[in-house]
Amino acid sequence: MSRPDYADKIPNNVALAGDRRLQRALESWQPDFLSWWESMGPALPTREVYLRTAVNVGKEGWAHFGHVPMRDYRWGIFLAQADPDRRIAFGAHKGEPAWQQVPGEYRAELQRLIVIQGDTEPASVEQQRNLGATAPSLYDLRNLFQVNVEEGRHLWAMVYLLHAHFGRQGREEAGELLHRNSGSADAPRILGAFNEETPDWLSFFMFTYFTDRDGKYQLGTLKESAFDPLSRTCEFMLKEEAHHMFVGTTGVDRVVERTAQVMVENDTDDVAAYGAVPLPVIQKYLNFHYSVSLDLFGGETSANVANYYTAGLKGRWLEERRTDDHRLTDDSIRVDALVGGEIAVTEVPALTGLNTDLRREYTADCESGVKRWNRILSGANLPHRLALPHVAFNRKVGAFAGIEASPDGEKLDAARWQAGKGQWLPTDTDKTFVRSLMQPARERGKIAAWLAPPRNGINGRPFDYDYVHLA
Ligand code: BYC
Ligand code: FE
Ligand code: FE
Repeated sequence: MSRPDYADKIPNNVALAGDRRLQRALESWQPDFLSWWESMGPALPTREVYLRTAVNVGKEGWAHFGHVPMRDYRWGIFLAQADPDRRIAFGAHKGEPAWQQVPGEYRAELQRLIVIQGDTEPASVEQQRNLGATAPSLYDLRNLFQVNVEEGRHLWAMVYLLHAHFGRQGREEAGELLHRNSGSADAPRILGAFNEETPDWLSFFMFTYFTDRDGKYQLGTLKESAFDPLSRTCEFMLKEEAHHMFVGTTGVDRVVERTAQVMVENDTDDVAAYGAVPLPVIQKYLNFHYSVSLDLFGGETSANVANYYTAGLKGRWLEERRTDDHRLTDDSIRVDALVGGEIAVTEVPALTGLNTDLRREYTADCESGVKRWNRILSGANLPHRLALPHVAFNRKVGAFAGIEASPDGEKLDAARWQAGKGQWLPTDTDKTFVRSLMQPARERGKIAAWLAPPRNGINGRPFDYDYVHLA
């Protein structure tokens, strides 16, 4: 493996300087990326932000922290360390050496997976573009920008693969990744959740908890890929993703903590008057972000995913820890389904049910968040509890796209759905109220009233550190 090259315009550990054609191609994409960042990236003007920059992939420290102007952020290309003996862990090619080049017969499918992955990264930056103006503290503002620059780097990661391995088509797709935009009427982002708004910080915390977590699970399956450059890219992206999870988990923690505190202090459930977010509103935001994130896993059954797995393109979560034959041709799985029009489960071939397998791993992980938020409530001696809604609730993709269901999983006719919807999903009134709480706090150590401060700062710095120098 080559050393990271920082003399390069594009920091990398892929020996870019040794491939002039590729280097020139990426250097010509770079100005387009920067102008996209200027026009679609963080809108709040800043001078410097205390950011983590990926500089290497080794165990002895892979990141550097320091104050940098965001537009000078060193977006680089980093693949996790290669294992020269790596073998394919699943599917029809199980046991064969991992691929260093794209096999012709899987070119289209691999390109499609990489494009879908790549599309989500800049989409999230676009969705979060205006949040800086209402940041609840400089600490939170810094975390937002950290997530944004790293999603920018994840875009670079996919663009590298497209340029290096998919020829002219790959270069065209890399261009398109900057031309589609979140919420655009003519050229929207590919997946549903990435065209939704992230208009306030409660949404941001829910997004980083639930939607970035889909990213974690999808990257986990692509890390298993037989296509080794994709596998190594995703392995390294997962390292950065941990911080995005942290922002979501602790963000929701702090909202719940503040709400619980105000409830106890004032002996009321109606905390709106005290400038905190009422628990029912938190639950509605949770319902929304969880259900749109479930859609990101595709259909409960899917021929696409069966093909991806058999071909070795996309594995399961922690594939190598599974104790079956890693081919699954004779296995079955019970999946959520509509049976005779009712919400039920049905048995299907394991391969076609792989989206469900992954979605269940994801749901189990989401349950751990809900548990921790409920611990905050029980710790405050409150009887209230948060919960994940049923898998059939508010689904637009998959088995339940054609029906409506309550958060408890009761199938509803149109009239009952219309009548109940406002209790389960954020209404315009809820959204306006949440937005009204979003008063920015821009002085060191200050924090907005609707949120508890974090336990610790970043990289050993205190909460009141000067994380962001505003313009
Ligand atoms: N919206 O066969 P099916 C992240 C389409 S997030 C719109 O069940 P499949 C991040 C589907 O394309 C991780 N369309 O789907 C997070 C298919 O179209 P065709 C992103 C959808 O292929 C936060 C048709 O419906 N990475 O990194 O089994 C911040 C039938 O569907 C949707 C990936 O997703 C949808 N939600 O599964 C920043 C990994 N769902 O074939 C970043 C790559 C499905 O009929 N993608 N469709 O034209 C994949 O692995 C799969 O394509 C999917 C879909 C899991 C997305
Ligand atoms: Fe990402
Ligand atoms: Fe992320």
